[in-house]
Amino acid sequence: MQTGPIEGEIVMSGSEASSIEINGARLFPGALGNAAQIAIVNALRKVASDAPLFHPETARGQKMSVRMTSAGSLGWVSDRRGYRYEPTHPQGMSWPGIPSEVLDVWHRFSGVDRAPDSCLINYYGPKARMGLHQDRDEADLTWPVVSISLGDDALFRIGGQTRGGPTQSVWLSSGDVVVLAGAARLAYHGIDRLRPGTSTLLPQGGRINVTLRVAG
Ligand SMILES: O=C(O)CCC(=O)C(=O)O
Repeated sequence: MQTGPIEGEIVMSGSEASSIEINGARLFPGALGNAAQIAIVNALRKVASDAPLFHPETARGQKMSVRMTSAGSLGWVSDRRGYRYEPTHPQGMSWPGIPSEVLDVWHRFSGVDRAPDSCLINYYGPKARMGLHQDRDEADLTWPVVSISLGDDALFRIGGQTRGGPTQSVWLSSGDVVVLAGAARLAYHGIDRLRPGTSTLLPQGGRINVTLRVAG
């Protein structure tokens, strides 16, 4: 069921400009067409068959609601030892290479020449969410983060660089791309909830989010 606008929410129609700013981040609604989305999902399936999705836990031992895996020379992991990048999957294998279809999105939207070395793949089931956080495990926090949404709509919330400050929310749909750069690079952001059944891209439903970073 779709609810009305919530406080701070930006409601967009598909006919609006090709990008909008939300608390300093740049959102490109519908940046990827259906064929591009399908090609990326197929490439990600191969990544997940070589480096299976796992359920990370926080340093406090709580299971995250998303499942994740990575591609690239560095993958993001979290366990009792905390958040960090590692050159290998928790099961020991190297992370697969970043698919070219995903790299293309980085080159189109990141605004930088350097290639990413980390591609985090998050799978959200219907009830999964991601709490507000900053991305600050990378060696150099000036490189942008490029995020791709695939599958069901998700309510993305973004604030400033201080926890507890005002936030804005926007529904992200399949094919949307968000770039966190400049002042927004360290903005607190997260996913409050999914709107299950809003996309037919993933036969099993849910949502995939891909984030590309220069981590090392
Ligand atoms: O799922 C999303 O759109 C956001 C993912 C995210 O915040 C992250 O991977 O750091």
